[in-house]
Amino acid sequence: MDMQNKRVAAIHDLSGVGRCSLTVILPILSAMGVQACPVPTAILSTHTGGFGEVAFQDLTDYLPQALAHYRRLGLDFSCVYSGFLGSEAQIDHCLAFFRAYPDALAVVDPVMGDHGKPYRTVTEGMRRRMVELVRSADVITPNLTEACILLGEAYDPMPLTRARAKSMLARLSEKGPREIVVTGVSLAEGSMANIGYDWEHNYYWCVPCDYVPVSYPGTGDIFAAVLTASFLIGDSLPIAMSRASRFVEIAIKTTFSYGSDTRFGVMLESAMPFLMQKEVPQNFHLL
Ligand code: PXL
Repeated sequence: MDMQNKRVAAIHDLSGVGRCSLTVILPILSAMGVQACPVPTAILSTHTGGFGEVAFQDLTDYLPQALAHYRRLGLDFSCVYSGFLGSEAQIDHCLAFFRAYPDALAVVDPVMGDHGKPYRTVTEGMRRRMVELVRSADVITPNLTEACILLGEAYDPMPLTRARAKSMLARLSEKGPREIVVTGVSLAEGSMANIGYDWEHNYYWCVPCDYVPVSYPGTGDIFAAVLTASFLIGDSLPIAMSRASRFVEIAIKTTFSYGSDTRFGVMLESAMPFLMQKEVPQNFHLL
C-alpha cells in the first residue's frame, strides 16, 4: 500500500464537545498525511469529564456491520487503532478488526483510568478483555495508571526508579506488544517523562517533558494519535515518542497560558502547525 493510500481504522467514540477521541484523532492523522477512517463506537454530546449528564448513542452493533462491509469491499488498512471502549462487547469487536487485518499495525491505547484510579466503567471483566486486546497489539500506549491496571499491581504515586520503570516496560512487552510507551511517568520528584521499550532491539527510551500543574481531557488520545501517525510515516520509536510528547507539551502549555476551562481540552487548533513541519525531534535518551 503506497503512502497515498495509508489507511487507519480508528475505533473510538465521537464526543461532540471537549476535544477528545475522534474529534482530535482525525485532524491529527490527516495533518500528518495518513488517511483516517473513523469507526465510531458511540456518539456523545460531550466527554464524560465534567459536563453533567451527556446525550449518548451506543454504536456497538455498528462495529461488526462496518467490518463486514469493509471485508466485502476487499478494503485494506495499514493500521487498526483502538481507544476508549465502553463494554466487553466493544472489545470483542475490536479483536475481530485486529484478526481481520493481521498485517496492519495494531495500536491499542488501553484507556481505563488516570491519576491512580480506574474509570467508573472499568469492571474486572473489562480489565481481563483489555489484557486480551493488548495481546493482539503491536504498540500500546498506557498511562502509568493503565500500565498498573494491565499488570495487576497497585499504583504508587512516588517517582519510579529506572530499574522499576524498565521492569514495568519489559513485563508489559511480555503480554505481546513489541513497542510499549508508558506516559506520565515521574522518575524524579517534580519531573515528568514518557518512557518506551523497543522489544526487537531491546532498547529502553525516555523523553523528558515539562511538568504543567493541570490536566486536560484528550491528551492521551492526542499523544497516541501522533505516535501512530509517526510510525506510519516511518519514524523510529524514540522519534515518534519525541514528536508526540513535544506536540502534547505545546498544546498543554499554550492552553495553560490562556487559563482556559480545562473541560474543553487543549487548544489543538493553535498547535496544529507543528505537525506539518518536517523537523525530526530528538529530545530522547536511553532510559
Ligand atoms: O480519552 C478521553 C475520553 C474519551 N472518550 C470519552 C471520554 C474521555 C475522557 O473523559 O469521556 C467518552
